[in-house]
Amino acid sequence: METFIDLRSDTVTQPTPEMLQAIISAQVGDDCSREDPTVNRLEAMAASRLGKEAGLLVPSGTMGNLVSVLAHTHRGDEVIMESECHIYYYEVGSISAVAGVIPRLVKGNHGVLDPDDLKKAIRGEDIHYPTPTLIAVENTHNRGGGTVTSVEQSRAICDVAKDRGLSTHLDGARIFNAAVALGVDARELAQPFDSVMFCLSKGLSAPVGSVVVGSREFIERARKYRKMLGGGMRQAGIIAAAGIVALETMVDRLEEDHINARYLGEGLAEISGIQVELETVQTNMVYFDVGELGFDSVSFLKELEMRKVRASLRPPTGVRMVTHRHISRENISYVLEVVEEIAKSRSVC
Ligand code: TLP
Repeated sequence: METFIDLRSDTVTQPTPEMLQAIISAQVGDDCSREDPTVNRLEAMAASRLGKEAGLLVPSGTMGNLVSVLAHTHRGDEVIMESECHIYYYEVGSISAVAGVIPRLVKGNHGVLDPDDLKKAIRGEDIHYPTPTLIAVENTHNRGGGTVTSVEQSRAICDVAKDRGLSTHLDGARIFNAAVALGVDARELAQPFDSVMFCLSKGLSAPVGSVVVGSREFIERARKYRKMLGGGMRQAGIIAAAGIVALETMVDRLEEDHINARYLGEGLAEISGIQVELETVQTNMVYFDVGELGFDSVSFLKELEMRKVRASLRPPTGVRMVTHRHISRENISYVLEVVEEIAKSRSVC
């Protein structure tokens, strides 16, 4: 049995009993022939939930972003994105290696893009330049600290893109966290974007899967790329069944994860030697720095591990903790005790 308090990611969440039941009783068919009724239902439900015409189930967020970039661009195009975004940082360079596009990086404020900076980054036509065709935004922004881009900011960013004839894609892996934090319908956050990818398998606790939504025509192109990448699945209804339960039952409870993250962040900020940027603790993530205590990320994680707590690295001296369904307030209290103990052991020697 799990004895660790696992704060590495919300991706570690286990399916709920209701999801397992839905998997057992799912009606399935060959999804490559669009004959899986459960996949069809999830795709329609996801599209309607985000106010788009159509949806596409993909095995992962990484594939969802990649098929979206493929469907928006041509080889040699330029894609403008935030400098620390997941697509650039953690997707194995797939947009360059597979889609053949070049990223142009724009620094945001803890991941949140400023429309004026985007305006400056969109270059006019010149024989020497790649053609900019897409702006990709991340909400919530992972490396920014789980930070949220508001509806107004999203609209302003997409207005810049539209004015210059560029398409827009939202890496909304955690769009429901953003919506819950802002107290808005996820549809409003999705509305200005041409396409949105969101994950079922993070805070929403489904075991597998992400969904891309957009116009019918866009999703048809993305569907073809999904097949090209080997993401065409057969009786994928067993995945979709859990995804439907995730969408139906797991969104509202994300608030609890945010409250726990806030409790964690505020507690950590009181521990001498720990640096936390509390203004970035807006959803279910807490990043903090242990450099002042003389730790690097790896050695700090070892100390945590010895005390049955897991977190993830942000080298050289950063640590990330992510709250989720399996993390209670009591767990956070324990984690705070543990971090205080580790910090004290350092300041004594
Ligand atoms: N993020 C994972 C790791 O890859 C870092 C995590 O633990 O946070 N977009 C965003 C904003 C993400 O945070 C992630 C996963 C993805 C896309 C990719 O999703 P998957 O893991 O399903 O490919």
